[in-house]
Amino acid sequence: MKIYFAGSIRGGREDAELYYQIIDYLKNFGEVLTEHIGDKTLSAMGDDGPTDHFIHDRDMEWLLAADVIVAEVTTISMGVGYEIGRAVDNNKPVLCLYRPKEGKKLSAMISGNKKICVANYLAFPEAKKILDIYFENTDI
Ligand code: 6K6
Repeated sequence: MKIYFAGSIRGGREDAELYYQIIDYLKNFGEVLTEHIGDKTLSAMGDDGPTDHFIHDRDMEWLLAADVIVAEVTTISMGVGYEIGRAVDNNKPVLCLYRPKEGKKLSAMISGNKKICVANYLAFPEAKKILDIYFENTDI
C-alpha cells in the first residue's frame, strides 16, 4: 500500500518531530511516499531545494499514485489543505489526525467534509492506536 503523509512545511515546523514518529509508524502499513516531511533539518522557508513548480508537480504525482492520504492537520498549512482537497476530488481516502487546542478549532472545510475521516488525539501513543484501528478496519 502506498501512503501519502501530509504535514506542514511552510506553515511551520513545530510538529516536525511528531511527523517523523508518525511516518516511522506508518511504515508498518505500507510504503510512505513523503518521508521528507519528517526531516527535522527541513526549515519552514524551503528555499534551499528544488523549485516550487517541481515540488508541486512531483507531490501531485505522488498523491495521485497513493492509496491513502494521512494528514497531521494541527499546524495550519495551506499546502496540506490543498493536498486534502485534491485527494478528496480524486476519491482517495483521507485520514486527518488533529490535536485539539484551547481557543482553536479545525477548519470547517476539513471537519465538515463527510468524505474526510478526522480523528482527535493528544499525543503520539494515541495516534498509533488510531492508525492501528484505521488500517485494520478501512477497506483500502
Ligand atoms: C525544502 C525545505 C523545506 O521545504 C522544502 C521543499 N518543499 C517541499 N518539499 C516537499 N513537499 C512540500 C514542500 N512544500 C510543500 N510540500 C507539500 O505541501 C508537502 O507534501 C506537505 O504535506 C505540504 C506542506 O505545505 P506548506 O504550505 O505547509 O508548505
